[in-house]
Amino acid sequence: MIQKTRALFVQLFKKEPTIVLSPGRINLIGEHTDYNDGFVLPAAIDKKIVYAIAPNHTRTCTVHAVFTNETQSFSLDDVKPTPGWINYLMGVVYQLQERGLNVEGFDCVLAGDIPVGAGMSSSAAVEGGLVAALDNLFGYRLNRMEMALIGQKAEHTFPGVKCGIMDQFANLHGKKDQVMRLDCRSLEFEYFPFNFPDYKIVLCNSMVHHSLASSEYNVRRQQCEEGVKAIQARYPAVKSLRDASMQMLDEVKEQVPALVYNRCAYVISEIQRVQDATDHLKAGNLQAFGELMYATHEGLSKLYEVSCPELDYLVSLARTRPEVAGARVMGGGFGGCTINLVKADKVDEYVAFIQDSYKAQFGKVPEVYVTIIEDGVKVLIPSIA
Ligand code: GAF
Repeated sequence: MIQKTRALFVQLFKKEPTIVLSPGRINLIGEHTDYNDGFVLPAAIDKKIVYAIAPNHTRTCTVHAVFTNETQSFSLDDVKPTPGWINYLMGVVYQLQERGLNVEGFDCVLAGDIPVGAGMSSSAAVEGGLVAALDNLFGYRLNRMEMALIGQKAEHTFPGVKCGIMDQFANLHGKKDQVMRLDCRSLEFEYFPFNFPDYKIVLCNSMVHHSLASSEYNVRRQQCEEGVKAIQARYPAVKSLRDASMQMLDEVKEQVPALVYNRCAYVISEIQRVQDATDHLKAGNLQAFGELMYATHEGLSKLYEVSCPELDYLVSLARTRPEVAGARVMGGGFGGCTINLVKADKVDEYVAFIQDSYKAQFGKVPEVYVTIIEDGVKVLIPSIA
């Protein structure tokens, strides 16, 4: 894929590009906790966006997207939200300009193999890859956390999804074979090995992509904020759900709509689950970890209501299989993938079972990806690309 992207760039733009590899992410546990100042446990994976990019010494940016086989251009003097995939790139350029950084014109080819809408965060990969690419081309010397925050702001202001920091963070900080535990309040993080050679991380794509995903995501965020406000009236020190307990929430139960109560109850328990899950992982107890994944799914489905019948079905199938330590919907939800921890020597059998059962139920075959944990964004200078 790298060589193909490079070759296409050379053919289109007649010069040698810098190559940037920008991975998607998984999240082992800690869903919808990032924008509540909680903890997450993500890792970068072997599915990625590939940029071939070079400056063009003009005020125009020209991007050829391999997925749609089309070329689009925009002027650096007129960067504003624009429908379609170019919006993600323009959001990044806008945010760099907002910080007074000098963005010059560039040509690029955008390729990759992260399935869109599958919950592996192709959008953060597009954003993080471009920030790192432009940093390299134009010498900003941003650190990785600054890059992640720029990607997040781009997502807030252009596509308009008020996401947390997890996806951009994982994309830029990933390390081969390591998961990261990020404190989304302090932005402190630690790496630790995901060392279970007998297990594979298997993603099962429901092939459902609800258009609700971005609008409902923002609604969830507002509902969490509404819960915090009610708790704050009694406990002014509570700044986010990270600071709240179930007891505090129960005290305001009558003052908030039932939906708000449910959303907050899920988040408060999920933040605690990430802490417990980290301990289980470090202790090598994958079975106990897996049970928490199932508990997360239950909360995401019943209380947070970001699942769908297809995802619930995939998790219910996983539940029946002894080779699966745990499974749940991954990412924002409303479609996309489940993440499953599956005994390595049973993966083929499991995949066949999932695909047959799902096809019988919903008439379509779910794509399945056996992923490995990889490094975060990498910039390859032309000579080694
Ligand atoms: C999406 C968001 F982009 C993340 O910030 C996170 O909130 C996730 O949904 C849910 O955990 O991927």
